[in-house]
Amino acid sequence: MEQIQTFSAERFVLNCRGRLLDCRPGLPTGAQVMGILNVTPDSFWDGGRYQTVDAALRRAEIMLEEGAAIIDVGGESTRPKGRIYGQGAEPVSVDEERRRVLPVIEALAQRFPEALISVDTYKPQVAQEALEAGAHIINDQTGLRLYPEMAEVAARYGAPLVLMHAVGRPGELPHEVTYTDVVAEVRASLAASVARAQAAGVVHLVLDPGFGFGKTAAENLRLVNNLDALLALGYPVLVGISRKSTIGQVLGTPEQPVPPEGRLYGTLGVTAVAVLRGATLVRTHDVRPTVEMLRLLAATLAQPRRVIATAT
Ligand code: HH2
Repeated sequence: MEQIQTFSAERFVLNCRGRLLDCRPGLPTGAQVMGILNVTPDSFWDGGRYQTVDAALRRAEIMLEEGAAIIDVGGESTRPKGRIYGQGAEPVSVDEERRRVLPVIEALAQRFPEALISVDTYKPQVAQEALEAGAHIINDQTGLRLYPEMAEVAARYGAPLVLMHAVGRPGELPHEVTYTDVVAEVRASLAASVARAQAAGVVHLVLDPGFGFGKTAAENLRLVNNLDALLALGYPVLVGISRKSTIGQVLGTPEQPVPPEGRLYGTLGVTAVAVLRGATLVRTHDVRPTVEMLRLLAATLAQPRRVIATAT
C-alpha cells in the first residue's frame, strides 16, 4: 500500500471560509473533534433533545467548552430501516429541513463566532442557505452521489466539503450490499467523489468511510483498521463511529446488540484505532470523553519508541 510521507498544509489545513483548521496527522490534540447536534425528532441517539433554538444553543455551548472545534448541525436523521432500528427515520422535505437547521445555524454563528459550524445535509439548497446563515463546512453523507451540484455550492462559497461513502438513499440503506473488498470499493467510490469535487473547483475535501452506512460490523471495523488506504487519497479523513450499532453488536450479539447508552467505551476504542491509522477529524456525541482519550493517545504517541531486541 502506498504511504503518504508528508501532509501538505494546502490540503490538510482546511480553509473554512477564511478560518483555518489544522487536520494534519500528529496533532498534539490527537484530532479535531466535531460535536453532533441533531435538531431532529428521530435521530437514533440525540433525537428530540435539541429541537428548540435555546436547547440547541445550550448543547453547543457545552460541546464547545468540552473542546469541540466544529458543531455539526443535522436536520434529517439517516437512521436506517431494519431489524436494529425498526421503522427508520422519516424522509424530510427541503422546507422542513430548512425550518429545522437555519435558525439554529444563524443563532450559533451569532452566539459563538469562534466556533466552526458544519451542516449535515445532502441537499444543495439546504447547504447553500446554511452557508448564507453562517455555516463554514458542508457534510455530505452521500459523497455527491445524489446531488453532484453540491460541489458547485461548496466551490462558490469556499467551504470545505466532507465526502462520506454510503450506498442507497439516506434512511433507505440497502441491507444486502455485498462487498468483495470493502476497503478497495469504498476507496474507489471516494476517489470518484473526489474527482467530481475537484472538477467543480472545490479545494478542501475531507474523506469519510461512512461507518455504519450499509456495511456489516466486520466491514465497518475493517475500514477503520485500514483507514490509511483512504488517507492515501491525499485528504484528511473523518470518522463517525459514535454509539453506532457495530459497537453494540460486538459488545452484544448481532441479534441483541447492546443499546446506544452502553456504547461509549467501545466507541472510544474504535476511535483510537481510527486516529492511529490517520483520521484527524472525529464526529461524536460525547465530546469530553473523546477529547480526553485523544489527548492521552497523542501524548503517548509523542514518546519515543525504543525497540529492544529479544534473544531468540
Ligand atoms: N453519521 C451520521 C450522520 N452524519 N456524517 C459523517 N460525515 N459521518 C458519519 O459517520 C455520519 C454523518 C449518523 O449518525 P447520527 O447523526 O448520530 O444519527 P442520525 O442519522 O440518526 O441522526
